[in-house]
Amino acid sequence: MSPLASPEVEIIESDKAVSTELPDFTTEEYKDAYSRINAIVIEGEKEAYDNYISIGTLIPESAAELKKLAVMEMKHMRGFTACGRNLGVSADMVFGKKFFSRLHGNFQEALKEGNIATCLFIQAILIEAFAISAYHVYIRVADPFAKKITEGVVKDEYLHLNYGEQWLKANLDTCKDELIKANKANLPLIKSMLDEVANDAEVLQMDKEELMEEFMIAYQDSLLEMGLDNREIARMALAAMV
Ligand code: PL3
Ligand code: FE2
Ligand code: FE2
Repeated sequence: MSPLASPEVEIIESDKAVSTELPDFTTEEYKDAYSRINAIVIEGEKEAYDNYISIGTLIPESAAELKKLAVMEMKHMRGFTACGRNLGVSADMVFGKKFFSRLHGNFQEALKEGNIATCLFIQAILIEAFAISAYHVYIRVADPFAKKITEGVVKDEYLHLNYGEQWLKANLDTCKDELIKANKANLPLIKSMLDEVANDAEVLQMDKEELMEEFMIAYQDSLLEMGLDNREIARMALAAMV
């Protein structure tokens, strides 16, 4: 009998078929992982609100539009808070805050220096691409209540990503060097945040490889939309491998 036809292989294959079912949302293991993932998302949405309001102070002529984006983030935060409540989970907000602290620090620094391109790149490209990829993967394995909320949220996140892309595209000539620098400093943070959340995400049946793939698609599409060429995009993506 060839090894490929052995019964063990068949068992593995049937396990795979089982894993397309939704997880049990009521187990302690699920709720424990959800208490951290839920906190990350709530904190991320809250900081996104603050960040768009802050960016509005750097681009006063766009402050009203940025306020609209910020208000959407507040709505997202409330939606995800309801998702946790619906499952009887209380979010570990200390963990959530710590999860974002390095990225938050870099954003605050750029804000203080008045570096608009860096602020927009961190919030509207990196964080939004991270959110879009995570939400896409989550929608496939979420409980029905959270699925509906997340589907509404992800549509807004594309608007936010698009806002960042358009501003950076219009200003690419003057901000390319700043962009490359911001990418070098912050893309590795996104990678380590992904590493950090991978175990809990796995409990929610969210696959790490899939998360990385979805992120790279959203990230690379954004850079292309901004007007960077393939070589520049490859170079920027490689900054994650440090
Ligand atoms: C700004 O619009 C959004 C900022 C939130 C970023 C959160 C990224 C989440 C990564 C962890 C996996 C979450 C799965 C989704 C669960 C609700
Ligand atoms: Fe959001
Ligand atoms: Fe957003």
